[in-house]
This record gives sequence, structure tokens and C-alpha cells, in this order.
Amino acid sequence: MNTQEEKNFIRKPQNEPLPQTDFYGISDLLTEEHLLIQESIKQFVVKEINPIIDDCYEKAYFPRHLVKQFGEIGAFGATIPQEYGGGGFDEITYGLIMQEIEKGDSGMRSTVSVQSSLVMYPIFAFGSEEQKRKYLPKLATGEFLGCFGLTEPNHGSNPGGMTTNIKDMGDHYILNGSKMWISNSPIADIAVVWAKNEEGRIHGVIVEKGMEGFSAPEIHGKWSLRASITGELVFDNVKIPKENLLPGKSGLGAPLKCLDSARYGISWGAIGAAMDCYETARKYALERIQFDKPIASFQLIQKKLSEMLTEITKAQLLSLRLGQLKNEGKATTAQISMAKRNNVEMAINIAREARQILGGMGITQDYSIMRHMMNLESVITYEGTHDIHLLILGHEITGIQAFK
Ligand code: TGC
Ligand code: FAD
Repeated sequence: MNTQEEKNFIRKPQNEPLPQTDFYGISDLLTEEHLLIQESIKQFVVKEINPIIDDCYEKAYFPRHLVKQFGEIGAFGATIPQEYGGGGFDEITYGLIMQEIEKGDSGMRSTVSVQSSLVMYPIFAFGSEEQKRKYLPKLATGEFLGCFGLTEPNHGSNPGGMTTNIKDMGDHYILNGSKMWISNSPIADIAVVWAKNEEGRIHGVIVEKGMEGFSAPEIHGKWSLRASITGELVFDNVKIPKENLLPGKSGLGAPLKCLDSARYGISWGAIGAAMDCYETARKYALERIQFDKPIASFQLIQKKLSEMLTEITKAQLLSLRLGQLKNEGKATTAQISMAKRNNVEMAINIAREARQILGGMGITQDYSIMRHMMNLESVITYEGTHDIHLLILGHEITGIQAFK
């Protein structure tokens, strides 16, 4: 190639910035505090997660030491008030934390979502003052790790059919049953568990590690979220002190309210995974030469990159607006379903396209794309499957429930 030809093919990043993943200037809509927190989490991911994640993934090993570190950098309980050890930040801060962590790995974001939205949130929103003081500060620092038990072996999309139950014994409850697919359960210090009482009403109870009759065996053999630890929760006549029942809310609406928060965070997290895939593919396309030209000069590759950036930008706008609605207390379950569903599908599609841009190299551990792709297969299933979110939207649009 002569110099003129080369100029036509490559816009050099050092002379003129190429379109980055903030194409519509989302950062202009953020506060200085948002940007500062986003940057510090980004640095943490680069320094502490990226160097170890592939090794952890290959060995199906959860890097437990990160729990303490997440606590130190304030990643847990971003929206929980400071008096309970949380950050006292808004919903957009929480979203940005999820986005930056998932650039590293969805499994690491999972740990933070579960701790923040599914363990700290229910204790904060439905817990007694004693429960808040006892658990929240320790969960915020990472001294305690929590898990959330809703799904059962025979009740996944339909948690209302759960059979895990509590019996009132006068001065305590007896808990029986089991939960399946529980993130963090084998190493968790506490579990927020949803169970039916004698009248069939769902309640949340806090189960502590070491209680007699309680075990949490690990689920092995996952091809997705391999750096996150997943297990069961088994309750065999576990004696639960009365003060461990969450008194503030009962019914299926209680766990579903926690899911609103976690699903919102996932809508941001998925953007992070997509951004990492897009950036990897863009860089590779500019460097990889075929037919004497960088593959980025071919129209088909440019189409892929242009569509990826468009989808990332649309997803960012969706989550940002949802965050504003959440800050105002106005976000609905259906709006959250739309964002979780759209953004996870967007990320999985981008991972697949990005993988193709890398050709054979795309399937190797040298690049993060295939790991993101495998992770996103769990993300599109947990917190409500892709189709369940479609049906939640269908219900909102038509007023007709199509689940049953
Ligand atoms: P349905 O009749 O629609 O509702 C039952 C009651 O709940 C109320 N409700 C809500 N309340 C608060 N917030 C929400 N988001 C609510 N959604 C519904 C509703 O008003 C009703 O109240 P009431 O007073 O009339 O009784 O319930 P349904 O049994 O028909 O089920 C509906 C369905 C299918 C949408 C729901 O159950 C569902 O979302 N299924 C998906 C299950 C799911 O998402 N599981 C996630 C488990 S946790 C997880 O995956 C963690 S992954 C963590 C990680 O590693 O990141
Ligand atoms: P099922 O409900 O059996 O669904 C199977 C298929 O049937 C899906 O395609 C679904 O969309 C479809 N389907 C079901 N009902 C309908 C319907 N009415 N109409 C049309 N299609 C339908 N759960 C927790 O409680 N806590 C956790 O921490 C947690 N972490 C997880 C971590 C991982 C890695 C994974 C994979 C799951 C985790 N889950 C957790 C469970 C997760 O929420 C469930 O897997 C999910 O809700 C789906 O339930 P299921 O796997 O039983 O699938």
C-alpha cells in the first residue's frame, strides 16, 4: 500500500479520535461525582479483575479476596443510606458501577448485584431496625457475603409456586425445603430466603451460615459465569429465630421488588460487557491485515462496528432514562423488563458479531469476547428469562397475563 492509500484506509487515533463508546456524550449528562466513581471502578477493574479473570474462569474459581476489595472501594450497597454503611448514592451511580464491573466480567458484577440489590436492599427495605444495624454495615464492607434464595428446583420462572416453607413454633420458625441456582450460596455468610408460611403467604427470612440443618452445596460443571460461585440452599428442619423474619413486607411482591432493583442494574451491566466486546473488535479490526488492508477498511466489518455502536448507544440512553425514573421513584416493572431484556440481547448479539470480527482468534482466551458471550447466556436467563420479560411487557401492553 502507498501512503495515500493507507490514509484512505486508516483514521489514525492519535490525530483524530475514533468514535468511542460514549458516542452521544452520556458523560455530559452525568455529575462530577458520577464520573469520579465511574473512573475509580474502571481503574479497579483494570488493576484487580482483568489480570486474574481468565485464570479464574478456566479453573472455575471464584476470587473470594475481591469481596473485601469491593467493600473497600464502596461497590456494595451504593444506594443504601450511609448510616447503614452504604454509599447513599443515586440509581445512576449504581448503574455505572454495574457497567464498569461487567466490562471485566459478568460474574463479578453478579456478586455485586446480589449483595447490593438482593441482600442489602431487602434488609434495608423490609428489615427491622435491629436487622439493618446487625447486617448492613458488615455487608457493605464485604465482611459478610450474602445470597438470595428464590428459585427452587421445580419453580424457576414461577416462583409463586415455591414449596420451601416455615412453620411457626411459637418462639421460633422451622424452615424446610430447598433452593437452586443461588449465586454465592456455598460461601455466603447469610442467605435471604423466601418461604411460605402455613397460610401460603411468602415471607423473607435471614438464614445464617452454621445454623443446624442448613447446607449450601456447590453446583459444578457450568460453562457460563465460571468465575462466579453458584450453589443450592438446603433446609432440613432449620430453627430460625423469630427476629430473623423480615417484618416489612410479605407476598410475592416482596422478592419481585428486589428483582426490580437487580434487573435495572443488569441493564447497565450488559452495556459494560458489550462495550468491552466492541472495543476489542474495533481495535483488532484496525490492526488485522487481510488482502493487504486492515479488515476495518472492508464495508462488512464497518457495518458490524457501526451497528454495534448504534445498539450500545441506544442501550445507554434506555438505562440512563430508566435511572432518572428510578431516582424519581417512577420506574415501573415493565420499563425495567424492557431495559433488561433489550440490553442483554444487545450485548449477546454484539459478543457474537465481535467474535466473528476476530475470526479464529475470537474463540481463544487471549481475548475477553468468548468469555463475555458465555457469561451472557446466564445473564439472559437469570433475573427472569428473556421470554418472561417479553410476557411482563405483553401484560403491561394488553392488560392480559399470558404466563398461565
Ligand atoms: P403476579 O400475579 O404477576 O404478581 C404477584 C404479586 O406481586 C406483585 N408484583 C410486584 N410487586 C412489586 N414489584 C414487582 N416488580 C412486582 N411484580 C408483581 C403483584 O402485584 C402481585 O401482588 P398481589 O398483591 O396482587 O398478590 O405473579 P405471577 O405468579 O403471575 O408471576 C409473575 C412473573 C412470572 C412475572 C414473576 O413471577 C417473575 O418475574 N418470574 C421470573 C422469576 C425471576 O426473575 N427469578 C429471578 C430469581 S433471582 C435471580 O435470578 C438472581 S441472579 C443473580 C445474579 O447472579 O446476578
Ligand atoms: P424455567 O422456568 O424452567 O424456564 C425454562 C424455559 O421455559 C425458559 O425458556 C422460559 O422462558 C420458559 N418458560 C417458563 N415459563 C414460561 C411461560 N409461562 N411462558 C413461556 N415460556 C415460559 N435464582 C435465585 O433465586 N437466586 C440467585 O442468586 C440465582 N442465581 C443464578 C445464577 C445462575 C448462573 C443461573 C443460571 C441462575 C440463577 N438463578 C438464581 C435462577 C434463575 O433466576 C432462573 O434460572 C430463571 O429464573 C429461570 O428459571 P429456570 O432455570 O427454572 O427455567
